[in-house]
Amino acid sequence: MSDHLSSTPDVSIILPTYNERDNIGDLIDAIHQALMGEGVDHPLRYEILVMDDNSPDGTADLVRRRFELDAADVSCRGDATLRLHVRTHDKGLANSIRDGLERAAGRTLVVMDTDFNHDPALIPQMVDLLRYYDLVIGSRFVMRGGMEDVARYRLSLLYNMFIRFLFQTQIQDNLSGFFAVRRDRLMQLQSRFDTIFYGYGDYFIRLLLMAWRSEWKILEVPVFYILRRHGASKTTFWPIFRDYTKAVIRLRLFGL
Ligand SMILES: Nc1nc2c(ncn2[C@@H]2O[C@H](COP(=O)(O)OP(=O)(O)O)[C@@H](O)[C@H]2O)c(=O)[nH]1
Ligand SMILES: [Mg+2]
Repeated sequence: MSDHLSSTPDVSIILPTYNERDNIGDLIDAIHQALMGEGVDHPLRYEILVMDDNSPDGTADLVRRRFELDAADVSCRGDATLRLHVRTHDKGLANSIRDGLERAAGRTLVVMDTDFNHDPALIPQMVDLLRYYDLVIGSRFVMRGGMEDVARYRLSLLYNMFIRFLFQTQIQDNLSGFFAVRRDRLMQLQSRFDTIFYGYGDYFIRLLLMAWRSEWKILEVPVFYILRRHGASKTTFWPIFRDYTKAVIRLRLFGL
């Protein structure tokens, strides 16, 4: 293996997908544009890991065809590697993110939605800030953050107030799911991953609480969520409200 191929990527970007056929290709292109397109001063060496839970809409096949993956479901373009993992066991959002984080080789790890809720243009800035912080959260609830879906923005704001009240932290957006983390720092928690990574977006509440209590240096940078481009959200209000509330009450009563 050449020196170039064996060297550690600067960044691994983990993309959990479920039925994102109409978004994932354009998102991968947008990530390439943000990280090595024209006008990028300091191109990063990076890998993209698509963690697909065997989506029935053919997300995986679209990625294979559009990016000409080889038999091992990998393709390389300049300093970027794209890897597709089709998951048939332990499905679910939190499990697929954990799987991606554990497979990733980068010194810094980024997790984001694949529907354009999260703006890939922010990745370089978030990664750069990891020089000073352990964890950088894309936050809707710091100055200039926000969300195009106003009703969801307000509900999420209220829910975050509830979380802050329960756990007495200063984290404004505990439900974001758009973050960059130093790999060495994250892996210090690896023995606790079973207690963090299960369920849906509630894994992020547990991850943040553990990071907070471990006295990580955490920064929230403003992000503005635009509406998803295509397809339907998997977040349905009442079931998620019920599941998150169970999760935070369990966390408050029994700890991490
Ligand atoms: N691998 C995997 N990804 C999922 C699953 N559920 C949702 N996702 C992905 O997680 C991200 C967030 O889901 P989304 O429907 O956008 O939720 P919302 O942003 O809360 O409306 C998207 O990239 C989804 O494709 C799942 O069960 N498995
Ligand atoms: Mg989304």
